Amino acid sequence: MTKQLLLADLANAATLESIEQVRIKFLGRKGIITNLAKETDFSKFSQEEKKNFGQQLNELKIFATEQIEKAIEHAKSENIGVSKISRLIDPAIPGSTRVLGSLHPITMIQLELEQIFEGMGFAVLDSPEVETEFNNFEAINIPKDHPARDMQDTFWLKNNLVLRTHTSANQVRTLRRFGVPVRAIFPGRCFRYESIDPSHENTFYQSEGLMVDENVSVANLIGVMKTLLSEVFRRDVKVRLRPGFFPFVEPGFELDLNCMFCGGVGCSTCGDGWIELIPCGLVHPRVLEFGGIDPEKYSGFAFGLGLTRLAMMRFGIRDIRHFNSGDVRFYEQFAPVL
Ligand code: FA5
Repeated sequence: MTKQLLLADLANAATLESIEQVRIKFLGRKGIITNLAKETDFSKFSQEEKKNFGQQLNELKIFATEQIEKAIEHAKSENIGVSKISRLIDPAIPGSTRVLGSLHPITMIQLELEQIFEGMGFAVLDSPEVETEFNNFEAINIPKDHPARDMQDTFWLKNNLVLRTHTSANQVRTLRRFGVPVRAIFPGRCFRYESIDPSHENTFYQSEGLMVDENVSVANLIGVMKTLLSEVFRRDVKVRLRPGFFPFVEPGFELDLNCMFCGGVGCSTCGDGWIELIPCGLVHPRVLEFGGIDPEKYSGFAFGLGLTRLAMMRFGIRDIRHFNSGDVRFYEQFAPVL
């Protein structure tokens, strides 16, 4: 009975102080076990009974002492554990951050562009990266031996297919497939055998835009370009529009963006202070004919936006080579931090 009482008390005693209370309760000067001897009338006990009582009392004391020591050891180790942990945790150390993966900056700008053009009623089309020579060149008025082919020196496949040099390669396919009226953009990857520098890559992104309907004019083209630039940059940006030659537009223009790194004075990114960004123009009648559209009745505009260069200007990336570098330190700058 006394043993059970002692064990129950020890089970409830978690601290050294409360164990000491249990010790006093059982083994102290007036403790339950100490009192057992004092309160017993030995006069009626035989010699044998006295000996037995004395033995049992001793065993009880030893049992109680052992149990109390065990409880003290246990409480000490628990307390040591707590202080060890509290020494390991330093709330002043800055927490570790987790970096999430993110979209590639070109994908970010592409999605934004798609949203802007969808808002103006344009469809977003996928288009092949491997093209026929016809679509990439002939169908847009660049016949064999035309000097314009030299401007887009490229990678040929053995079966006379070509890694497309520009998204314009999808113009005639789109006209043939959808007819008129048509309003679409087709963003995608292009390839050129190119000497690489801060603004030229051999693998880069463009987005073609094409709108063909009755009475489409240069005014429509300029209106769309203005909306595009104000939505992408959300502030006034300086541009210049100058005549440009492309066999698949007439008239043709070059829309250049004032370099945001040097403010137009010239730097290693832009060269002369301007970034060639969006060549454009009215679709050449021959291209409409190739697409099965009557050029007497319909007109349209097309543009070939340099998507990679737009991402450079938008995110402040001075060298185009970062995009395909595979350097995680570059990509991490676009990742949200948790
Ligand atoms: C063309 O590719 C024409 N197809 C654009 C066009 C479409 C004109 C429709 C008229 C009507 P260009 O070669 O200039 O044009 O390329 C267009 C844009 O793509 C350039 O202004 C530039 O922003 C980007 N670009 C061209 N070559 C590279 C390159 N090597 N690296 C990065 N961006 C490039």
